[in-house]
Amino acid sequence: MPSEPGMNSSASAPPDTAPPVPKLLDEIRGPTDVKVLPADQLPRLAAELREEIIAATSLNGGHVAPNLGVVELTVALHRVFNTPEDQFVFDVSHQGYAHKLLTGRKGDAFRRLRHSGGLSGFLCRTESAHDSYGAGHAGTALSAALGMATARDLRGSHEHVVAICGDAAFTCGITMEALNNVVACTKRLIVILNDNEWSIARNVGAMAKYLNRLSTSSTYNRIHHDLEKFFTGLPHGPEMHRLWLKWKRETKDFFVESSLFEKFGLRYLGPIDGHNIDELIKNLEFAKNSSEPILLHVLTKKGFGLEAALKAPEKFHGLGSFDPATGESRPPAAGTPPNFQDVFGQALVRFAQADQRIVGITAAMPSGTGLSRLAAECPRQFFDVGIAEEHAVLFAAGLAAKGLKPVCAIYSTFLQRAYDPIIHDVCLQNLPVVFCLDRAGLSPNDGPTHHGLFDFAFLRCVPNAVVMQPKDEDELVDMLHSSLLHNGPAFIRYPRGAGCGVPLKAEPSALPLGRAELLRPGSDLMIWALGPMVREAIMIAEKLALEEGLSCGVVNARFVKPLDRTLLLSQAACLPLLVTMEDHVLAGGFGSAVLEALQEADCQVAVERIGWPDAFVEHGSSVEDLRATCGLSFDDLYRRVKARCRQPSATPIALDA
Ligand SMILES: Cc1ncc(C[n+]2csc(CCOP(=O)(O)OP(=O)(O)O)c2C)c(N)n1
Repeated sequence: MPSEPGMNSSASAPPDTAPPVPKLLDEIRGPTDVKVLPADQLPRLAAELREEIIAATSLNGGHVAPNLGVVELTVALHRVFNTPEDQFVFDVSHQGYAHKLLTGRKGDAFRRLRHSGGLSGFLCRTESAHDSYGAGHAGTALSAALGMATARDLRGSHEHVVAICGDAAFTCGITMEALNNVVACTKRLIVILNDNEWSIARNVGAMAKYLNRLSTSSTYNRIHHDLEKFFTGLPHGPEMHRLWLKWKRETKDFFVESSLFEKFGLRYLGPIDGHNIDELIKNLEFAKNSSEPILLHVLTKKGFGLEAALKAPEKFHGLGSFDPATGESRPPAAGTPPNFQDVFGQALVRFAQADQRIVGITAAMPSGTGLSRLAAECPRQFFDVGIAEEHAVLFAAGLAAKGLKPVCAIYSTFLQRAYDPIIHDVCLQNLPVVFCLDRAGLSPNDGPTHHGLFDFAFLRCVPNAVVMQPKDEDELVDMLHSSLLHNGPAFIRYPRGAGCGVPLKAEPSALPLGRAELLRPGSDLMIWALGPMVREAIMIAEKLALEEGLSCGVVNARFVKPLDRTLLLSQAACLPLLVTMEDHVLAGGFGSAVLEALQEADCQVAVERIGWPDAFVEHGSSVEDLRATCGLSFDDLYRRVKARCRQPSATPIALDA
């Protein structure tokens, strides 16, 4: 069992005293045990859950602040409802740690959360029957819960469905689309709006302002509370209460303004103190017995129970290991090169200062994408649109149509949500929008919801798209510069984390679009690689030369579209073997683009394609661990390329690996 740095002193008994008090959590084997605890023990259970969350995340990292904020809410949910019959649908599901602990997932698997052999950091249908729905992307809970509630109604069963959504989920278009449909589909749905005022950064936009007004407007709350009490207190209370609601609707808020949610047909309850278990239980019981859809507005504090997280909710949204006493994160090892996103953020500021037409757009990820630098240095050229990737791309299209040069910085995985505007708005109209796709490749601790492994495939089939990946951070700056010079859509993908440590040129170079870079000539085989695989390709080439006496060349392909067909076909004409290497799924990726080009030119060279398989890659401790699991470690790759070289060139040429 790993040590527990920073656990509250009360959690570990000093020497020479009585044996430690047994933990309530040790006795909780499942949600049934939560229901039989005396009510006055529930705050102690919440405190123990918090200790466990802090202990595990301080060792391994994770979504600390969102989880600490919902501990009481989760205890109350399990006190009132019966999972797995009743179903909780957590939005993003990064706040499910207490739920995991209460549903039998304790011990080493929890302590290794987000690491190889440990639990997923998100909810996962394959991990537990209590996880009725998996997620990792924001804004999906309300739609999915509505679907589940509707299926229940159609089936005629009686379980409860509860959607637990953060306030920032209400900046997502999908959440609003679902809200628009609730009353048309069901009479029984419980929506919990977990309002902590934060997305990852502070929540933005009119909805955030509205929720703030709703939770702080004492007049609104007092009038509603008083009228509610008055009507339910009358003889025939429930009937009178229904009449009041009807009258309120029919007078169109003339006398008492109703909340936005009531306008969508949901009954609004709140705001409720999200750290008061009694109050939560009372309101959840009420919601459970209601015969109309209900929205429970719960106010929580992100990071509640950990001073450092309360003070810095953005940093503690999600982070690596940390010291819980000081909140200090472990610093990167000395000499770690700057991150790709930091280099990108700095370069964008430089370009934006020189050209005021350049603007940066983020969908609620200013720090993760590196755009917070632009926000600080050029605030008029920076836009955070909330968790609204689809809107971000359409908004960029509009800006570009009026002569601006928008740069949309969106993680590869989240850009999936904006596919239609990429095709219909940006590429069809050939508008000059630059897309910077961070986290292309693996996001190891997060897992399959966050890996960025599909973008080449979904982008390279779109006309007018220029799609590229730099081999290092200096080339990233060149690509950003070249894309800003290009009068059409351009997509640059790059991985999470540290760059290669190459020096950055004082002035960027304009790269000819669609031209690859020959890094090393070869006469036995040629490896065409992209991004981080370029370095691997060079290492393979060096080892093949040293150990096998083979002449292996390496090309930094740079562009998946347009592909450098001239160089490719000239090499294919005189070499027996081409190898492609990409940090992307094989299906539809770079290797597929190479095969298509060869087939179109009727060129029969043997091709070995290396990339990720047609399977969702799990979470794990590191990229290296996951590569090894999938047979893609450096040694695996070397063995594969060497074995392929040994196949006699007279064998029929296989166009696929
Ligand atoms: C589509 C999508 N875009 C961006 C993200 C990154 N992201 C993860 S959590 C989060 C903020 C969520 O805020 P909220 O819904 O209020 O929940 P909280 O973390 O405050 O509990 C964001 C932007 C995501 N998961 N999915």
